[in-house]
Amino acid sequence: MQSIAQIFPQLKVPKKVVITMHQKPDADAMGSSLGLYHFLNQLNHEVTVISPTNWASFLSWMPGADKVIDFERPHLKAKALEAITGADWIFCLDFNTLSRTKSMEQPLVESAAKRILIDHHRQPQTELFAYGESNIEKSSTSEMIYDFIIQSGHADKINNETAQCIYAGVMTDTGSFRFPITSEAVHRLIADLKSRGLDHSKIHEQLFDNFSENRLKFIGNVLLNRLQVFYEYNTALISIPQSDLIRYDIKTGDTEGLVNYPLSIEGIKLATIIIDRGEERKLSFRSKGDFDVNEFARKYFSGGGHKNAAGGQSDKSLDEVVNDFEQAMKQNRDQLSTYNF
Ligand SMILES: [Mn+2]
Repeated sequence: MQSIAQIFPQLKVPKKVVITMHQKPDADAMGSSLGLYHFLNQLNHEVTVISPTNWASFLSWMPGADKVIDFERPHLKAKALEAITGADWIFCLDFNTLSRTKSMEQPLVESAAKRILIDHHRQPQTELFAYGESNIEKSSTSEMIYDFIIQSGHADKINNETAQCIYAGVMTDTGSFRFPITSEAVHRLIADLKSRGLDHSKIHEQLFDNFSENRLKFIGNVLLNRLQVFYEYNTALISIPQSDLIRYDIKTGDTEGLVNYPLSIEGIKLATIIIDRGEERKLSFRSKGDFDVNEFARKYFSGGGHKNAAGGQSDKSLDEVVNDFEQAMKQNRDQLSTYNF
């Protein structure tokens, strides 16, 4: 994989570009993709944004979201495949291994396009990409898109659309600027977006004050009935049966951020949520301090991510996954029972 700077001179020549992201995109995946989309459009590239799956409705306000193709919608698939096959460049944002695009993996592998990686997760499959940047020190892929625009010499192309998308990704991936990854550079980036006229509180409202009554009652039920705390391990676990999802009519995105609630309990170092999605059990992990959930997710639950935020999955039943989790927790007793910052 060559440095991303290698493509800067080529940006001037209009190309057929596909931008894609990980399945079930979050605000960073969608924000970085649409931020890049608005930038490349101004340079007269022909840009198609494709998501491997659907996304949460609280992302639909993003400028350009109405143009994003959901690869799983049958009537849009042909168009998506045509764009992937005919592309000169395929930007892969906020993921670093093609399996994160589910059924899009094969078309991405088969396309003759040059694949370009921009991502901040651990252990990238760099051999899959012609160009790219992978940097775990970055708060978000959206921050990296900002850097990409600035470093390629196009600061003047950061318009309001681009700024809104970038802000949404940086803000959510930093936990509203509270995670340790929130560097001085992040605050400078935000200051720059503000100086360009960004209305940040509007974006907060769109992302956080846009849910259904059902979702709030669902959260109440989860915290009351589905939370277990293992104090001797400084660990908390939420496990959600599929029946809860059906009862409260839970949609894509409604469970996002739930894993953070247990972390607000004093002394909790590892928070985990296991959701029975029917076809599989999805796990999310959050940690504080030195406990590395990327390693934990890779070792026990076919997943990965960042040091303090990661995901995983399992084909076993919910009860079995809960049991697996408890075993894994016990195996990590030494690390979990001592609380270090
Ligand atoms: Mn991200």
